[in-house]
Amino acid sequence: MKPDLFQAPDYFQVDDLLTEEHKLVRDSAREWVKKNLSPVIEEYAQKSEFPKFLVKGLAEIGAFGAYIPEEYGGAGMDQISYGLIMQELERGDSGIRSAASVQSSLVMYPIFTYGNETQRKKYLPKLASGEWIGCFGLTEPNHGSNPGGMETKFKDMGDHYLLNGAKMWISNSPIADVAVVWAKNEEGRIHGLLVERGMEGFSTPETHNKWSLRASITGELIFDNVKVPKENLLPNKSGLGAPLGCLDSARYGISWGAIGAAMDCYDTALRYAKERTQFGKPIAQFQLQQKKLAEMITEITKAQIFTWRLGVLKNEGRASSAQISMAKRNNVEMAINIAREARQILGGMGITGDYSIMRHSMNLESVITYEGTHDVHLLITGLDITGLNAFK
Ligand code: TGC
Ligand code: FAD
Repeated sequence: MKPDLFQAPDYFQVDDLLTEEHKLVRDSAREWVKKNLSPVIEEYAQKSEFPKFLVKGLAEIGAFGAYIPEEYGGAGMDQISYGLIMQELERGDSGIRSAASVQSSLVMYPIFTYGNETQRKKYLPKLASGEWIGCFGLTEPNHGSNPGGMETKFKDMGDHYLLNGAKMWISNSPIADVAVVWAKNEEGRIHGLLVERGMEGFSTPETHNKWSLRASITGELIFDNVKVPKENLLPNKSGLGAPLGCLDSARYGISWGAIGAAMDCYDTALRYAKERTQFGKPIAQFQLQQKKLAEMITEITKAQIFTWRLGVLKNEGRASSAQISMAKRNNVEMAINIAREARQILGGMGITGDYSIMRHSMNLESVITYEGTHDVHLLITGLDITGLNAFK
């Protein structure tokens, strides 16, 4: 892969809206990506392997539990800093941002928010330092967009719970030390359970043959009469709203992350267009290429301002689930469109691993599907503005 020459676009001086702390956090994540991730990511994506050796460094830049209080090992940052870290990681690769999103928003967040003090103290410091990896099991073979229909269930056996069922498409599952698993009790109420590697009857087979998110490891969670200690139930929230609350946090991070992928594609295409000559001119001088580049920077700029505002609302506890859905949907679509256009600016070179664009493009096919598909988020906006529910 070519050396990482990334220069972040900031057409509307959005940097002026950030605090010194935001910029410091963002710049240290950006430097970390340039130094540690960019040199190896193409190789790991090509061989379809998660670069596990990066976990310690990710922990050091605050990518695990950025907004979790320091007393539990988190970085105690605000939501904009969290978003900026996700932006920089996804600028490198969506799969690495995914690992950080899952650890922070889908594992540490529910333990912090729905767990008791013993659970917080037991798990959060290990997850923040990267000593332990976590995963989040909501999706099932027969229930993706409608997780409320889940079949995974647990039974109260007096001194423990007996868990049966299966989850699929679970990021990090084959390497996870602990899984936050959503399952129904005998009354059909959804609860979160902490299932640890090594529990009898619990296995995590890897999912192979992905053309997307190849540097992220994905797998299943299989529960065959797993005895889960009663103290592993998350006590402070139940019902579908509990896992969906975690998704709000992860979707928020993705809305920032997608901007990172788009910025990388735009920056790569702009540099290439100025250097590549055809018909005796740099291709950047042709109006058709300028149209593509001008539209890209316009869309990136709109997303930067939109998402910064969402971050302010999130910091104030005023961001609604529907606003987060709109941002996730808009920004991922923006990034996927930019990746496609940027790829064309590079001509044949665009399909090679010498440049990051094709990898971003393939990764974004997962990002537009997971954490709620593009269609699901549109229907969430539709419900919010009309009051009429297309899901029922
Ligand atoms: P519905 O009846 O609307 O709601 C059930 C209960 O949940 C509440 N609720 C929410 N709470 C918090 N945050 C949200 N975003 C919420 N949305 C709804 C709601 O108020 C209600 O509460 P209560 O107290 O009245 O019971 O539920 P529904 O069954 O009609 O489904 C609605 C729908 C389709 C929007 C929802 O199920 C959905 O979002 N589906 C998409 C599924 C999804 O996003 N799965 C993601 C799996 S995890 C993943 O992909 C990780 S990838 C990670 C990575 O690698 O980065
Ligand atoms: P389906 O729900 O079957 O949807 C198929 C199509 O039907 C989609 O286009 C969808 O938009 C459309 N559709 C569905 N319902 C409606 C409707 N009501 N109206 C209109 N159209 C509709 N899940 C986890 O729990 N944890 C993870 O860590 C995780 N990681 C993932 C990693 C990867 C790489 C991928 C690809 C997925 C991951 N997922 C994870 C699962 C992901 O959240 C689901 O794939 C996603 O929610 C969609 O579910 P599905 O694949 O079953 O598609």
